[in-house]
Amino acid sequence: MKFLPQIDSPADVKKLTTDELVELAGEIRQEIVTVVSQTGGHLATNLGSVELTIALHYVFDLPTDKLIWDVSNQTYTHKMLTGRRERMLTLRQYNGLAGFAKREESEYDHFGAGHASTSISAALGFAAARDNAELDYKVVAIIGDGAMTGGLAFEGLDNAGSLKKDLLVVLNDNNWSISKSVGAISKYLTNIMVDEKYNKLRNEIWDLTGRFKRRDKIRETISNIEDSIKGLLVPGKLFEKLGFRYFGPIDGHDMGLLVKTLQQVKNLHGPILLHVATIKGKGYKPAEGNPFKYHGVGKFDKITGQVSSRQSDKPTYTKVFGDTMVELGAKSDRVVAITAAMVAGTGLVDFADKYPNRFFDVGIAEGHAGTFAAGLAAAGARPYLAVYSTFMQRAFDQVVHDIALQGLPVVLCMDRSGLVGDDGPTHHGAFDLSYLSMIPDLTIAVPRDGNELRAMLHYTVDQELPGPVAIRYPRDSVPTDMVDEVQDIEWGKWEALTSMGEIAVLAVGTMVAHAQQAAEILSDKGIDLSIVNARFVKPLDLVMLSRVKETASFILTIEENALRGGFGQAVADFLLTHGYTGRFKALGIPDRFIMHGSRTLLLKEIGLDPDSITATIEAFVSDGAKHIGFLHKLIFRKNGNAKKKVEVGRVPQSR
Ligand SMILES: Cc1ncc(C[n+]2csc(CCOP(=O)(O)OP(=O)(O)O)c2C)c(N)n1
Repeated sequence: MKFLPQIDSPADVKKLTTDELVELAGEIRQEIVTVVSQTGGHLATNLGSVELTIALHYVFDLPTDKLIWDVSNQTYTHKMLTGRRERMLTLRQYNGLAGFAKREESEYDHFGAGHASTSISAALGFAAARDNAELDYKVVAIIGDGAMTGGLAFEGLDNAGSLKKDLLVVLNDNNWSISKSVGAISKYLTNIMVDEKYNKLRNEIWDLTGRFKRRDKIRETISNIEDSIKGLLVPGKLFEKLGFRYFGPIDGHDMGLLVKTLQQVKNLHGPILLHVATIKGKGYKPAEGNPFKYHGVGKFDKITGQVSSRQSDKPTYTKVFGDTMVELGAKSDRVVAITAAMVAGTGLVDFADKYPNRFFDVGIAEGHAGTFAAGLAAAGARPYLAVYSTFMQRAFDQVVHDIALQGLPVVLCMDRSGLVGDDGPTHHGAFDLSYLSMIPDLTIAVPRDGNELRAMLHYTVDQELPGPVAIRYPRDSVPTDMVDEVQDIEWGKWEALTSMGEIAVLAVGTMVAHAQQAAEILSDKGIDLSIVNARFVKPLDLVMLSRVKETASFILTIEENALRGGFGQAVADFLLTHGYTGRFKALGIPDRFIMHGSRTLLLKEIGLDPDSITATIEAFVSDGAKHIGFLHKLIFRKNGNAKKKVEVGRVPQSR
């Protein structure tokens, strides 16, 4: 490597000639492949935006000027050019660099993101604040064609077009979202590219007709045809109508052209849109050939492109969901599935293949997806809205106003609930139990394994539903083997996994298996846990909860959700208002954002791994029992007697 090791800040980029910038791009590409092959991450989008990022750092004055990245998973080059090169191998690792732009990480990261379509609105905010403060700097939003399909992006464009602030939007168009971009906007952008080719062809025809005798007549006819279809052919007309000056499309891998064009548009006034055509995965054959597979990828062999295989022999929840959706599709014609640009991520590829007329990928448009599902349900369909927990946040109002308020039987299938791991806080599904719990007439179901997920899904097609149902499941493998038969499930009822005793653990979803592991360890220490699979978070199973309240002196709830507004608080509320005088503790995600790292490490950090749960329960019970004095011996079986079951008597309620 010749140039990359010398780059400690964008000032160093500015010292290079255009030819050297081209060489730098080659070195950065190599480095991206090397790093991501070891850390996993967003490969293809980063490979496609190397020249664009270098050119932006070359032309603009950072950090005075502001670059606002949409989604911001394409910022690896930006990180390397802004003093983070040596930490790249810590990317997405616990305590390492984030996989996205992050304000705390660097003075060059002016705005963080992870969710799509935010950049134009945020950049406009910067531009408005700059003008009010009478400052003088440039603001650039960099947004992909996928993110450009999001409604929020258009709200931003609309507002920017009318405010007329100086603002540059760079549209990085590679024709791919995670899968191929979908929708009319995407077609429109593709047409612009085709027009570009058409323009070249037209010039060639013009030159050619010059050689004919009757050239004037021929040219007049061509012009007439052209005029009649001109409205269709003016590139970027949509953006022009929204108040932007449109430039492009230009080749996003031609460094000289990029630098020259950015220099030209940099000092123009008002909202400018520069359309840049790039190739997703550029320069690394496996990724260029299959940008979908290498959009977000685990560790891989950089010579062959072979991606490391998963560790578990059990399927993921996503796979179980996808397989079950195919079963549901066969069971009933009214089953339809909707996804917002996440067909593979949500496991719906097979359903989409089998039932193309009953499958809808609406693009990055979760809000629309919610209301669209409501419309489908109102018209008699049974929609399954498969959206990651974190992205369902975008559709909150639609769930409240369009779905729940009208009692519509939409099934919200929320993958990636709980901590997702290396994508970090923008992607953790930490809040869904809280933000859904407060919505009336909505059922929240949380399976403890794949069989239960399948059973719940079958129930929702077999039965008339009085209103919406949300089913949340994690980014993980299922903990138990799948069985052939669809299990029966008593809808709305919790499942007691042991007999009832002094210490009751009400566990939700992933935490059931962790509670069971804790119970095994504690049993060896002479402490018996009663475990309840609290598989319906709303409504609570009040019959079972009342039984627990009557039997247990220690009640713990465990959930992989924010403690605030979560399952534990709902249980605590019931216990308090119904005169429970025993001890209560809620375990869950604390009231702070959890950073990135492996799911295992993060669960440990917040005390939700089996060992930490064991220690917490032991301390909680021990502390409680000490306070209660004589109870101690009732709750702890004698040493050496650990394996023997001991009946623990009812604990007096007075403390
Ligand atoms: C609100 C929201 N929905 C879904 C996603 C998942 N997602 C991440 S990147 C991406 C595709 C973005 O495509 P594009 O903007 O064209 O950028 P590219 O990766 O092609 O460079 C999607 C759908 C997201 N980040 N945010």
